[in-house]
Amino acid sequence: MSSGKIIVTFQKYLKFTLQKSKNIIQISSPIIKRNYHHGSSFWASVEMGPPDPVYGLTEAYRACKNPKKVNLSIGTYQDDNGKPYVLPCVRKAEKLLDSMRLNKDYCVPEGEEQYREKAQQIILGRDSPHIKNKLTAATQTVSRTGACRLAFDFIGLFYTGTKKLFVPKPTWGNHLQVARHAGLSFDYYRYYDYKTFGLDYKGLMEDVSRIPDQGIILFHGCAHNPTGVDPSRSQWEEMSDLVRKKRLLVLFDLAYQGFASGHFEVDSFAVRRFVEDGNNCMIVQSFCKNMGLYGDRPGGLIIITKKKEIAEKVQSQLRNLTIPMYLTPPIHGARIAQKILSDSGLRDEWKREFKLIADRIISIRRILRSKLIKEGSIRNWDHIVHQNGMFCFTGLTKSQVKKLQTEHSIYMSESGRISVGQLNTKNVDYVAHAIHLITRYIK
Ligand code: IK2
Repeated sequence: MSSGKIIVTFQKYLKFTLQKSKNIIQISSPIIKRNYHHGSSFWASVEMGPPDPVYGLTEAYRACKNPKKVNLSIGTYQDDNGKPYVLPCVRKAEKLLDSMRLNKDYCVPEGEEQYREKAQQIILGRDSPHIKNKLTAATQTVSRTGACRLAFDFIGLFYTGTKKLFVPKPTWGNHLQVARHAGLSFDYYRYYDYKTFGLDYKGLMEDVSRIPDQGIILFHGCAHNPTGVDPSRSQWEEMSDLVRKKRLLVLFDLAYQGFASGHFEVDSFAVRRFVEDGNNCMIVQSFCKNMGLYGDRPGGLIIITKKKEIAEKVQSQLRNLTIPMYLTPPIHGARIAQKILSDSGLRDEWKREFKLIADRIISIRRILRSKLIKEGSIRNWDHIVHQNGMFCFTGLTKSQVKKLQTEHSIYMSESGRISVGQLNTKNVDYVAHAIHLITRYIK
């Protein structure tokens, strides 16, 4: 049979005649003849899922017709005109990559070696003995969320200690969801003091000392989400001692490296200290926030081990966990991050550009506080400037948050968390005025 004839026969063979009668679709072909009933499917019993708190707010914001509306719900950085911001160094890196005419082949399941090396260095330091002596297993992930999932799955399969995760109260909501989906049980340790708007250090230490030996503890390495409250250096040091004595497995989420102080080294103090102290650490990282590569999803999971041979085995199991999950990670964002990190000119540019972002966040915090005072508010708003990073835990109650939304079209999560990265000199007056209106009778 000629190739033309084969194609025609094949097309005939696949031709489906769709006949609609009542609510039945009849599909006929030489090999398929079945009736499909509308409304009776395997999924008919699926209930509508609950709306996601963060994305639900963004959708409500988009649907809102008030021209003054403000969305402070999601942790992304926007410029002073309220527009998503692409760092100039990212644009440059993209241009350079484009000129290299790279192919689009798959990378290996753990991601490119150079990316993984550079990503580890930004957290552990360029001279880290753990990197130099190959004591780390490191894999590229689908950002930090993917890294959390991989970490929890790895723990579920291989951890021989007490498989219970302790998280700060409160924590990023999705930590709990990811743990749940990975089948890892969890509990809280005290973290935030709702009276002082600061750290409940005493409560934290008491609760951590009660965690079963070899349990698992999650820390936000800096710029805690949602509270913006971090331990001091000396507190981290004491925590590291306690954790080591209890032989806890530590999972560091370094979501906002750079956002607390404007300096990447300063913000990795806690992680480096815990690692140097000999703690068993796993670290999840990404460049989504600090390079503004949100949708590109370059992330990573680092597992610190005590021996090169152990690191090699852990690395092999990470690969085996990745393959059935998504095979290989996306390459585009990782290439950008790698380019910036490995080109000294671009790296310096990134640090300078990022410092401007961190400084702008600090300055908009000050502006918000001073506008509230100017409005005549007699409440203490010092925590707005004392907390750091992308978020401020305002202390607004659920009902006040609701009022802000319904009466002023200002959207924020019901915990009272605002994303400072979405405040700007154009909307801060409106926000301060509205907050004052709904809080003015409460000290
Ligand atoms: N871990 C923490 C602590 C995070 O805050 C995030 C990002 N959250 O951003 C949404 C919000 O809270 O408004 C992640 C992990 C996940 O980050 P990634 O985007 O890198 O997966």
